[in-house]
Amino acid sequence: SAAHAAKDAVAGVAHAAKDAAGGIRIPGAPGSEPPTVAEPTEPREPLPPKPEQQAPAPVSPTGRDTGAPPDARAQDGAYLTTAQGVRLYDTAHSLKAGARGPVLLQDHHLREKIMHFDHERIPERVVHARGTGAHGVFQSYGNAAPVTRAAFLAEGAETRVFVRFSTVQGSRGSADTVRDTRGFAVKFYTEEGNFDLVGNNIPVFFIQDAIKFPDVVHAVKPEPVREIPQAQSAHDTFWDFVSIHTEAQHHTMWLMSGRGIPHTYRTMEGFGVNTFRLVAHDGATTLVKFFWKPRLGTHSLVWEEAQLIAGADPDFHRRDLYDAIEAGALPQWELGIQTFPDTEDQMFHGIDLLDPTKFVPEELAPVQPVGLLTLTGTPTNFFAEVEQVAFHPGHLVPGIDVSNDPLLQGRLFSYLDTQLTRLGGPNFPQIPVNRPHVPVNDMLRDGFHQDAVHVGNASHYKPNSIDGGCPFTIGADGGGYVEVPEPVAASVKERRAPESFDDHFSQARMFWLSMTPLEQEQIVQAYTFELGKCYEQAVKERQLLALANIDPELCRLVAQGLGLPAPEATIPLADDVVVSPSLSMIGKAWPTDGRRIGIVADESSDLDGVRELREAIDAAGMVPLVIAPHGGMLGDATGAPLPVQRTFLTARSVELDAVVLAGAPAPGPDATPAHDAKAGGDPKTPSVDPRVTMLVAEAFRHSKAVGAWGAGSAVLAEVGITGPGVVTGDSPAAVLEGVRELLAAHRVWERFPVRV
Ligand code: HDD
Repeated sequence: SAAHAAKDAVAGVAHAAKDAAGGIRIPGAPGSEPPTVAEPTEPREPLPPKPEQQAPAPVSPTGRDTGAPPDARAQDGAYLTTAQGVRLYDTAHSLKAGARGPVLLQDHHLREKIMHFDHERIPERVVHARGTGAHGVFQSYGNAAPVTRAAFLAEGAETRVFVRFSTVQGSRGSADTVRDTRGFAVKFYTEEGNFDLVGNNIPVFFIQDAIKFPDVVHAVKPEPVREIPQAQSAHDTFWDFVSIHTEAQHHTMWLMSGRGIPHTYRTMEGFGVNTFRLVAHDGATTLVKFFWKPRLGTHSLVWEEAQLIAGADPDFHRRDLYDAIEAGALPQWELGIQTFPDTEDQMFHGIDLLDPTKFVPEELAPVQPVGLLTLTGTPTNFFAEVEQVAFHPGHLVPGIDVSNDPLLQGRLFSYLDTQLTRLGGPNFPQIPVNRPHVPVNDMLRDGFHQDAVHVGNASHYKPNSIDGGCPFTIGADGGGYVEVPEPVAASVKERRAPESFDDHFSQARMFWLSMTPLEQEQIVQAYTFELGKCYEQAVKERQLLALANIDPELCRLVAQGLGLPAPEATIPLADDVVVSPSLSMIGKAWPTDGRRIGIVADESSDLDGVRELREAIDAAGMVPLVIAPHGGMLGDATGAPLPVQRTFLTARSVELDAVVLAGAPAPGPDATPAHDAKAGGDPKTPSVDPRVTMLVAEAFRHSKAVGAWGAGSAVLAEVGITGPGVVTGDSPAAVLEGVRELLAAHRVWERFPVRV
């Protein structure tokens, strides 16, 4: 009977309470003892976030202070509670009918814990799923004030920002260094509301009309039958699409260049891509394109390096960004603008400013710096900020308006729409990272995840008399957003692009001809690799035809690599192409801040020299990493131990920008500087540890600076590393000087074979 069962259950609990071998414990129950699970520390409040990591201060959607402290988290108090705030005494055992019995449905804590866990994931972004973000500040130079009324571009304005970098194709857990376009999205929390600049690291796009976005994304994403390949464009459906749809050829050319494999996010250029319109205080308009210029220069990985990193450290770009910010090497970009007269035809030097597959070379319209972006803080919580941030090119402020670029027009629809599914309803602007830093007084009400407690009976419709007509609207003079009264020509309703959109090849040709021979070689290799991964012969042949229409030499080299005949061009090649040297990433000198230099040493090394080198690297704003046979310390015996950052096992050349071998007694049968006797090597073998040989050989192959002093030079000779970019000297200081000079150029370019 029920009464009987209840009696048994009570007996069961009593039995469990008495079970000293570890069962359910009820503090205070007769015969019970304190909980068996000992906590590692005394109860305490959660640690507060670091000040620079705080989320934007919560401002309620009605503009009222929520009353919550700025760092309010669902983690207050020293004790674990349920979501209802009830303290818990055990979170490791379900409530059971006896220690060996079935679990009871009445266990609210179990139900709540599992229910919440079951729903922890939200849909990843349909594109740009893999990303990383950071907080920062934007300081305006004020020189854009004559052309725009935007307050954040006024003299002396300082604006908080949140930035998210991303790849496009891969899933949320895919590798950072795949060949792909990168997203560069910036949310400015301006005093006039949020402005989002949602750009990429390539200034042109695959398509001219947003209606084709699903096509290009379906083509590049994993093929549907086997859902492979992940985060790769090297497959048939992508090349099938771009070879037929030749307006994608220009973007594809950028993707095959070093731009498709950025070195780090800190050294990546950003572009607003679409043409926007600036509006001055007097209403005058100017067309504009936006740029982000990295202070450390624009640099790329080499392909083999990118592939190795994808395995060795799939979080490479994310880690690099966060390490730099946490080390105080704050990443910086200048915001630049190219401005064009807002003429009726919206053309500039024959380039259609409404065609997003075209860009304007800097030689024709210089990029004028108008402000400085500095990233200052990593997220407090990745999900809350990076995952839940919602960008939208339609988030505009007074002084910035859109153009009729058909790609931008479609984007204006897509972003709000996608957030509905991704963030589960229409109230995502209330998520802390999305909240403006100004009062909000909208008439949007209710809906899923409504956080605001709106007041008043008549504040949600207009016109009203009951609420005295509140809230009021206001014109441009009071900071209202007023669209530019652009005349729209009387026209017919039709599905058609202007004829100026028909040229698909001349700018791809310009890009190709603007590259140095070395960059051209990298492009050839990338096309050959990607097409070499395709199975369909017709796809390869069609893409070769597209290349023939860009440049016969490019086509010939790729065809040679594929073992196919090079077709003839089917269109006349543009012979009046403007070459744009500013597109090349080679031949310039850049600051070396944050560059990582590995120092290979062991117990027998010149540890004073290593110490001196570490300090000098650090003082120069770069990052020294001591690589040794074992972790912990080097030189314990000498009384001045040196901390080891990487071991021969954990170090891989791809995370370094340069490698230096420490000086030591000359290599002999029992002691070479990099000899790993203590880590298990055979002390009788005179050779260098094979992991060190690989480290140096890889760094050399990827055209990185390699250095050594004293006996370290003998090791380089032993492993056959000589030639340009190998710096040997008598002292660590001399070696560092040479290495630093090489790092300013990013790589030892002379070492690359120009044609293979
Ligand atoms: Fe887009 C995300 C950039 C064309 C539709 N896009 C997204 C992100 C960036 C861009 C950086 C990630 C934002 C974040 O970090 O959360 N997109 C661009 C650029 C484009 C572009 C520079 C060309 C100029 N996008 C484009 C078109 C469409 C979309 C033509 C649709 C018609 N984009 C989206 C989206 C996404 C998105 C589906 C996915 C996740 C999201 O919006 O929030 O709405």
